[in-house]
Amino acid sequence: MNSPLSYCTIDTLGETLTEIFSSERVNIEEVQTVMENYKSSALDWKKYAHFDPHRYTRNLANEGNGRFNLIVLCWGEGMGSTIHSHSDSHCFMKVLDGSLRETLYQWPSESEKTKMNVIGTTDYTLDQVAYINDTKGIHRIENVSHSERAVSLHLYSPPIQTCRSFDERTSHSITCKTTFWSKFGERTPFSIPAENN
Ligand code: CSS
Ligand code: FE2
Repeated sequence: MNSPLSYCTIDTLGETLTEIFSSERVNIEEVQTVMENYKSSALDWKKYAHFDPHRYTRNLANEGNGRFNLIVLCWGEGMGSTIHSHSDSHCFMKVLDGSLRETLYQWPSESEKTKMNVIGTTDYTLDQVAYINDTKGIHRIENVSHSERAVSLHLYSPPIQTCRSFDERTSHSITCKTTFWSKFGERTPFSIPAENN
């Protein structure tokens, strides 16, 4: 077993996770512990942290041999995600800066056209790691602070290309494609989406 000091940068964390995910079986507690053992240092992750004035950004840091994505998300003051699912993937979220609120919702039943039910709300602060998958429900993540930005590190395994976004008032959902603001520290070139996508 490596000592926690081995996990000192996002890049070495990525290497450790690549080893862990080379096995078919994912031990959720082990991954959570490894992510907790990485101690946030802005000097380390700032190369991946790019903010946009209008929405939160997703910045790819590691592709983990195709088994997972490690992504740095940058949340301006008051920014939040939609209510969304995770495409049958594991989702780990570690707070690198500021704090983030998770609101967990029940999956709406197929026939429902009503307001979605909240299961609970949890606030996560520096270095804490949250875990969700579709069996636990669906969630919204928000930086509720109006004075502080927030940064988080997300691990999705397998990588997520699409998710479903839900309307809180009607439970109606649509499929959304995920995009990256940057990859490995470089701004993703703009592309015109192909038709029918
Ligand atoms: N799933 C959202 C962030 S909350 S886990 C995303 O990847 O954009
Ligand atoms: Fe999520």
